[in-house]
Amino acid sequence: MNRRFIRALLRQSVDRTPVWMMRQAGRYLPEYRALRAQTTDFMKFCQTPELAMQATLQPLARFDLDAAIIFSDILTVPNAMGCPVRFAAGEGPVFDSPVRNMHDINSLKQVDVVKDLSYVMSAIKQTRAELSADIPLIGFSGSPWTLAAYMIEGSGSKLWLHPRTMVYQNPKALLELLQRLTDVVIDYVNAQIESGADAIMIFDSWGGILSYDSYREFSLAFMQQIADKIHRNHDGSRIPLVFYTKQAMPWLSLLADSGCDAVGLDWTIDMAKAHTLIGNKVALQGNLDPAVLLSNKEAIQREVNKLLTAMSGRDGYVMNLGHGIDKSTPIANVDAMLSAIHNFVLPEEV
Ligand code: 1CP
Repeated sequence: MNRRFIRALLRQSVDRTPVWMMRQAGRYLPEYRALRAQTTDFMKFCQTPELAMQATLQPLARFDLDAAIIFSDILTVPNAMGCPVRFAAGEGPVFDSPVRNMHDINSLKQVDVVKDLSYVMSAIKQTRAELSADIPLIGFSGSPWTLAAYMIEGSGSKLWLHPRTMVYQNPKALLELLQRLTDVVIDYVNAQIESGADAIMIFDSWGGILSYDSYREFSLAFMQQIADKIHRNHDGSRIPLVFYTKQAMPWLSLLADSGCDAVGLDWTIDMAKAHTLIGNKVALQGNLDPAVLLSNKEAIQREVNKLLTAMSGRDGYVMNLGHGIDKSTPIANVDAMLSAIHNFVLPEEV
């Protein structure tokens, strides 16, 4: 296996900076749009291992990337817990029965991940068998807080007032929901590792909406449980764990001490400052602004060079975007980014 990505996450030396892109399989790819057109229902698409496998492999066929991420969604977990999600066209995820109190929480189903989320495990097994042995496969889950935010709000949101209010109005119920989610996420991630995932990423996309203290109690504490309880070795290999909290600047040193191997950073963070704060405790992943890929070759080259210069000499860096690639991204700009990364030479060495 090309261990560049795994090695960087474990802060071991690499021959060149590894790269992959958050949401690398998705709507900016014409071949994804064609595959997706076969199924109207997005959850059905995720639940069909053959389609999930094909979507996972598409970006690898087109680009020289150092990792694949299994095609799925974080909302498979609430769905399995008896909180059904549907994706209305152009609307994003919708939960028709949001979870708002202890009664709703007590009505959730006990999940047997191997059975109830078997389609994800099948997709991982099939993809691992099909994927070049050179390329590591990333498994993932939403963080308990981010999953709870969707279940409580009932959809995506800008303000997330329902989950943010619950922090103060009914913390006991919220903590109960978070613990139930954590128990499922631990089993889910372990089953993904058993099925062949080579690394794990936890997406805490909405951790940054919490107050400073609430983040520790309602998001980080549960991610720490995940770090403590998931399998970190499988078949003699270390399985690196990446925590991504969007807007994590206030909590960077706490994240570095949380038990993960690497921290994913969004584009608002100064990587040099992150490096100073975190030192060599954990690896860093990120943080090119996805909007750079909507601009032009010169800007892309400049921003890639800036980032790689800031990270040069650091074992433990994985190049990535600071959040998902936008669906309007031109393919030529992805090519420009990758060639800028692959051809990068430190300015003083030119
Ligand atoms: O019709 C479609 O094709 C729907 C678009 C889409 C896609 C391509 C959704 C709906 N999910 C996905 C795939 C997906 N989602 C992947 C695998 C693809 C890859 O990475 O290559 C992954 C890792 C996710 C994870 C995900 N889903 C997150 C965490 C990462 C992040 O972007 O912050 C979140 C928050 C979601 C929820 C979700 N699923 C889909 C949408 C449109 C959303 C966001 C809704 C919102 O804004 O709240």
